[in-house]
Amino acid sequence: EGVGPQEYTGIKLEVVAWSAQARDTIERVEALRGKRVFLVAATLRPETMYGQTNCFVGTEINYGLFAVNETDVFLCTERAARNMAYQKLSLENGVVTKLAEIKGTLVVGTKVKAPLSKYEEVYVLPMENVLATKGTGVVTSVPSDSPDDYATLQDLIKKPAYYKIEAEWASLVPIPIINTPTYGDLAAPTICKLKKINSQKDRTQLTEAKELVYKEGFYSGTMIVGDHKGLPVQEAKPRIKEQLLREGHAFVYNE
Ligand code: A2H
Repeated sequence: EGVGPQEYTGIKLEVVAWSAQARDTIERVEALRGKRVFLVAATLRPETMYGQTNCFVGTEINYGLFAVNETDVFLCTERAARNMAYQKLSLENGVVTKLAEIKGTLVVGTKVKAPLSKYEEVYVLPMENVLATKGTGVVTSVPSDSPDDYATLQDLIKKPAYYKIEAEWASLVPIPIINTPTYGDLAAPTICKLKKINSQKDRTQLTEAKELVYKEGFYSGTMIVGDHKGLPVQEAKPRIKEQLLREGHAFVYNE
């Protein structure tokens, strides 16, 4: 991290229904009529997409809606859109055309499709530690295998009013997708319990937990769902990534 390029998988989560607050902003923009809009999440763990329960944005981040081609639009930070155009990976003509801007708070409550997940449609929720300077500024949430995602959801479940969400949006339970010898089938909830992590604000313990679970999952994990059930994570990972790329649900994104 910080040295050399990082290769992410950009996951495309198509908007099914905008939140009430986003609808006003979006419907006013002529250029968005009839377009498909995708929130683009950057992940290092494409093999965990089976376990998506929601998607996170930063409430204070300003997102752009960028034209990809005639029919499709990506929602991400402008910084990411510029990188994508430069890489000519996704913004096809290599040009950044911003059709609209929207603040993270307004996107919360939007319903999106999560590729490969057992939950076909999931909600966009707020996360405090989303960095505008990393990835796309959108994080897809896999509480079974990401301690950050699990801890953030615990906050939202405890205090929905404070976070200005409806309790139902955070009610999808973690899905067991990978078995690990040390932490069982739900590595993130298990390690959060062991380390007494109760909130996304427990940064120091979360950094440790994230490191441990990431290593354990990658080197010792076995898939327990999907087409590659029974395969070690190390072998399943590139195959699941290829499948997502092939089916048009993802693209490679470097930064
Ligand atoms: B990972 P690295 Cl299951 N701000 O995806 C904060 N976090 C961000 C981000 C941003 N702007 N963009 C991406 N991320 C998250 C899955 C996952 C991830 C699992 C387990 C661990 C994990 C599901 N969330 O990451 O700093 C994304 O979450 C732990 C490292 O570039 C992305 O992968 O190393 C990861 O952080 C990228 O972090």
